[in-house]
Amino acid sequence: MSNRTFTMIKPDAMKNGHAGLIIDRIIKEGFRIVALKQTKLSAEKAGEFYAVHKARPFYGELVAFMSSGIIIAAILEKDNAVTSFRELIGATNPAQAAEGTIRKLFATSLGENAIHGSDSDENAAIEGAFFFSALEQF
Ligand code: FUP
Repeated sequence: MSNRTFTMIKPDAMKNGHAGLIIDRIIKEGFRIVALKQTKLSAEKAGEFYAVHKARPFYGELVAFMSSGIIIAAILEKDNAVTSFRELIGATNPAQAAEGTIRKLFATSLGENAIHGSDSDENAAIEGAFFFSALEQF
């Protein structure tokens, strides 16, 4: 089991001014920041990142939303990082997210749900490498 996961603070949370609180929470939960950057995805890059969802009805909206504003991307380290981080962010739909989770606290809707967390060790590695070179990871 890998000890790394990948996250993005999404455009809704950035625009709503939640980035600082979210990063503070992540650190307080014991995740170490391996890499972190503020950036903006082009529609093409957002489409590539979410290519697994290409056939889904929400793909167009998802790509438009994820390329609509600035994001923060980060690689995080903790024992059992992927599972532990998925617990911290909560269910995809904030209406179903547990109390105290980041999505419950900060997400707007199913489509605009504040934060991303990798769903497997394999995807964590792929997604981290999508944003960060080896030289940017400490
Ligand atoms: P998650 O792993 O929790 O980020 O969720 P998914 O990989 O299933 O979905 C990726 C993103 O697509 C979600 F964060 C929000 C968006 N989405 C929708 O807009 N509608 C849906 O029905 C499912 C996902």
